[in-house]
Amino acid sequence: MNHPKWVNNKELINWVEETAALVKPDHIEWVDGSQEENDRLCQLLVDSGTFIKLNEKKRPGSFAAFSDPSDVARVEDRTYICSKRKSDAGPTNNWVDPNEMKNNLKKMYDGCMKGRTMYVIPFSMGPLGSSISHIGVEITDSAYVVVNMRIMTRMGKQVMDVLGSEGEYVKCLHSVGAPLQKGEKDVPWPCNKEKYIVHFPEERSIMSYGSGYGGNALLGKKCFALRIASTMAREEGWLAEHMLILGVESPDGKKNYVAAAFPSACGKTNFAMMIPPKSFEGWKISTIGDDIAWIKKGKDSRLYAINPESGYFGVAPGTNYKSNPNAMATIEKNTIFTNCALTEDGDVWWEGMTKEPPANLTSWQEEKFDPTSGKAAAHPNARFTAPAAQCPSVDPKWEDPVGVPISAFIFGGRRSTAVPLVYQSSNWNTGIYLAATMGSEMTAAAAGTLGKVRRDPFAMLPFLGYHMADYFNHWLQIGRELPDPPRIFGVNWFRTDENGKFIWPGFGENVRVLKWIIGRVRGQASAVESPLGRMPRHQDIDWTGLEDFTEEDFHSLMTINREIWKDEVLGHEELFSKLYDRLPKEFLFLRELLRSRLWRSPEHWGLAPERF
Ligand code: SAT
Ligand code: MN
Repeated sequence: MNHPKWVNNKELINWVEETAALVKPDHIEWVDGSQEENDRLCQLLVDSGTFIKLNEKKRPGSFAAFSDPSDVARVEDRTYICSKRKSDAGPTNNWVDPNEMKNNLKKMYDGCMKGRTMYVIPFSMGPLGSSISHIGVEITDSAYVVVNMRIMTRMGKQVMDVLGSEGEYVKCLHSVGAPLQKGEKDVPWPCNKEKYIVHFPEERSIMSYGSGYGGNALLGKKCFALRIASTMAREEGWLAEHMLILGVESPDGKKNYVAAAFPSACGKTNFAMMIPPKSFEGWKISTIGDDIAWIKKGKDSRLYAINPESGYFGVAPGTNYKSNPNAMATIEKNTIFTNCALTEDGDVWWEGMTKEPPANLTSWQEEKFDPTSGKAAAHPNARFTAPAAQCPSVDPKWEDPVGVPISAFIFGGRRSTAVPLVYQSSNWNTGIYLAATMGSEMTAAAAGTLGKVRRDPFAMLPFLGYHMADYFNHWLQIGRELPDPPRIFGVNWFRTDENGKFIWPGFGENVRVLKWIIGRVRGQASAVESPLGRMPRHQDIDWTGLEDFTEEDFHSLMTINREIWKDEVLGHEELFSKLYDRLPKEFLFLRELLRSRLWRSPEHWGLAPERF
């Protein structure tokens, strides 16, 4: 079999040959990452009906795709961690014996690329050559995946130059699972009803079958950079996290970097690209990443983070020039839009982009859109794939191979009551407890789940490649090895009043919270003790320019209600009993400490009584 001259890794060539013998493609293409190749594949996707070229004047270099209605999001119940021992996957992951899974998958992969081209994509997660980066190779039968991977990762020939003849890489095998018979016409979005997203942590490999969408198919993202990387990180003493990374620069030119974890669809991209309000002149927020952070200890014993990705796969609905102007600027060109609505002049639209939908939209299901139908024009999980380099707020160090030093970790979920706007953990261990017990109220309209709190430790529940309790221990261990660990904070942008309305304006106003956080890190901002840790008083936060937000509003965001927290602690217990066999025993004591602090009388804490 032919491979290009720039490929000289024997082990890789063998793997590609073996795979080809199994999946039986019509053609094999090694992806070099060049512009010509990308142009050719985009044209191919247009010709096959997967891509619609958008108006070159309105969205230069951009395309829209509509997925099959059955293939619109990650499929958590079809996602498996196939470690050798079930106990290593832990109770929060689906598990099947790896040999059994492989035998089953082999049958499905047999001939699954018939009539298609098999693309081989060498890619790097992280800047090429950085000691924090790692290489993967994805084999896929989807040209849509290739052109998305070109935005989301560094890919092509340049990666093979780094890998060399002996280098190691993560094997990522992907098929849409839709072979074509001779003469059979392809559909715009091939996929299979049956889906498997499978990880083999001991061999550091991934097999994905049946879906062409997002994290199911762009295997560098959740599958490699989180599930497989988290197991690598545990073995090697680093962290692979579901975190954005941003820089905060104060008017005196001093800069700190923070990493923040929020569950999917809690506004991570908005937070990472936030623009402070006018009254915060001189404060600058810059973006390193919006979804994933790889964090390693530097020579100076500080933690350094890189963004392993090179693009954003962001949620489109709700994004507009007010909520996130930087994202809107990022996606002005060279962007792939999946499941957005189309305007009659060849542009895209989604709910929340403008107040009123433009006339004559085509919905993501390719129907003429009827605004009175009550249906959405764009799918709620519609996405844009856009190059990070196009983001106006991208940090000058976003590709620095050394990474950026992290001063603080922030953890937040979607909580309508229990959790205050912001608080600081008293120390590393209580911070790990905070992150481990974080939860989020479910927004999905899945029957019976709306509003229920789902415990989502570190926002990693669907993304951890091993036992959740081992992960808690890993974080505790990291802290033991740091002389001056980053400070840890909890935040909640989503508290609501008795009418269910959000109390906190959020978006750019979140910089007020960030300023307090950075002030704490720098030893400049005051705080008082509370049952949850340290909290700002009203006077500790800079309110300049936010006139219609009263001290009372602030208190209603900061209240720690003892009755609600009794239930909250029971929720922690529920999680702990699930993980009990490997749970750090510190947690039981920390829980009791929290409980006893909640029972002390409010006057004790130096806070206004209405906050309890
Ligand atoms: O589809 S992705 O997994 O990349 C995005 C998400 O669901 O968080
Ligand atoms: Mn995510």
